Amino acid sequence: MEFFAEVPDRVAYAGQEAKRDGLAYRVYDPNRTVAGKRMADHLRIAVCYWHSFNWPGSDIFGAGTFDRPWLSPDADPMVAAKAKQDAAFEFFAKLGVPYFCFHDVDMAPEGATLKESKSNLDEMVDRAAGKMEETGVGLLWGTANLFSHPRYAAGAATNPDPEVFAHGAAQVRHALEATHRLGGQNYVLWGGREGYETLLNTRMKREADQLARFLELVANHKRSIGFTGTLLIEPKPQEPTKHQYDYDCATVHGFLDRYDLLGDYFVNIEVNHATLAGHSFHHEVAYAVDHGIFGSVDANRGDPQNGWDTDQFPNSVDELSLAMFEILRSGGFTTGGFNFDTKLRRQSLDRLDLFHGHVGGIDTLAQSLLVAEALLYDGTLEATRDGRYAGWRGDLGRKILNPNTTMAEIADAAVASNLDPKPVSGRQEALENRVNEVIWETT
Ligand code: XLS
Ligand code: NI
Ligand code: NI
Repeated sequence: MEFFAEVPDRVAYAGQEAKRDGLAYRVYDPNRTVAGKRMADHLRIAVCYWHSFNWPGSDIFGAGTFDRPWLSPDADPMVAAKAKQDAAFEFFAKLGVPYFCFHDVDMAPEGATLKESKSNLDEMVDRAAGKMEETGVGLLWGTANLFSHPRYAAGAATNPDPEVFAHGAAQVRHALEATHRLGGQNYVLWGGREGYETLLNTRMKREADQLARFLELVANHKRSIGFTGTLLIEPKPQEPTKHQYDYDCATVHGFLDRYDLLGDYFVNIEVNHATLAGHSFHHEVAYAVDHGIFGSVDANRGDPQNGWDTDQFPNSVDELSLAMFEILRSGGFTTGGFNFDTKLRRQSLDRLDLFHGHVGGIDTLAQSLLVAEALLYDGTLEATRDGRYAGWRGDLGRKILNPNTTMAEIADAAVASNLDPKPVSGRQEALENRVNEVIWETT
C-alpha cells in the first residue's frame, strides 16, 4: 500500500516554470552538466531514515505529532519495521534521490539480547537489499546508534565500564557489516555521548585513549572484511553531552594525528554542528579540505537564535555557496555526499511536508552549486588569494621557508635591506560585493 499516495509519480524537474506551491524541482536537474559533471553526481543527495521515518515529532516538552503509524507502541516491532521500510523506500524513490542513510536501530528493532538485535537487523537488511534493487536507491552511509539506550548514558567507547565498550563494539561490527552488505559508500561514527557531563567524575585522557582504541578496532575490522567505503567521524561540540570529544574538524584532525589514525578517518561535517562550535560551515569545510580530511556533509542547518541542533532544512543559498565553492575547488566529493539529517518542524503534519522540506533543500543545494561553479569560473577569489601571498614565491619568501635558514639570517637580511613593509588592503567589502554579484547573476 502506498503511504505517500498524494504524490503519484517521481518529483520532476520543471525549472522556473514550475507551478507555484507545486511539487517540482525548480533548480535541481540531475542531468544538467555543472563544472564537467552531472548535477546529481556533484550533490550525491541522501535522505536519512531516522528523523524522517523513525521520529514521531516529539520534543522534550511534548509527545509526537506526526502521522507515522509504524511508530505506534502497540505495533508488532518487526511488522512495524517493514511498514516503515516500505514508506521510506517509497519516499526515496518518489523524491528521485540516489541515496539514503540509516542507523541500525532505525532499520530494525533492538531485541532482548545482542543476538536477537543482530537477527532482526539481518532480516531487515536483506529486505532493504531487495528494495534497493527495485528502486535503484543506494546507501550513502550506515551507522550504529550508540547514544539512545540508557546503557550508553556515560558513553560507548569512552564509558568507564569496559562491558559497555564491548557492547558498542558488537553493535558497530554488525552495523559496519550491514553497511558493507548493502554496498554503502561510507560508514559514519557520530560520538553522541563520547564526551562528559562533568569533569568531577571524568578522566579525560583515559577516555581519549579508549576512543582511539575503538577507532583503531573499527578501521582494522573494515580492512578485514574488505569494506572499501570511507570511515567518517562526525564532529559536534556538545549536545547531548556538555562537551564532546569530537568538538570540531580541527579537534578531530588533531586527535587523528595524535593517535596515528590519519588516512583511516575523514569527517562528515554537519552545517549546524559547525555553527554550534562557533564556526561557519564555510570554515569547517575549508579546514577539512586544506588538511585532507574532507569526506561528506550533513546539510541541515540551525536557527540563528537557538543554541541547539534544530536540524532544519537548508534554505539559504548565501550561506551555502561559499562552502560549496570550497568543495568544488577541491575536486568535489569522492565517496561522500549531502545527507539530509533534517527534521520537519513539529507542526508540519501533512505527509506532503516531508516532500516540501526535501525538495526546497535540494533546490537550495543545487542553486548553491551553480553559484559555486560561477565563482570558480569568475576566478576573483582564487586570483585574490594567490595575489595576496605572491611574496612567498619571491626570494625572501623562499629564503624564509628554506629549512636551512636561521632566525638570525632572516633578521640580518631584514635589517640589511632596511625593510619597511607597507600594509595593503584586504579588499573585504569589494570581495563580498563580488560574491553577491555572482549570486545575483546566477540562474
Ligand atoms: C546528531 C547527529 C546524528 C548523526 C548520525 O546531532 O547529527 O544525527 O548524523 O548519528
Ligand atoms: Ni548528522
Ligand atoms: Ni546533528
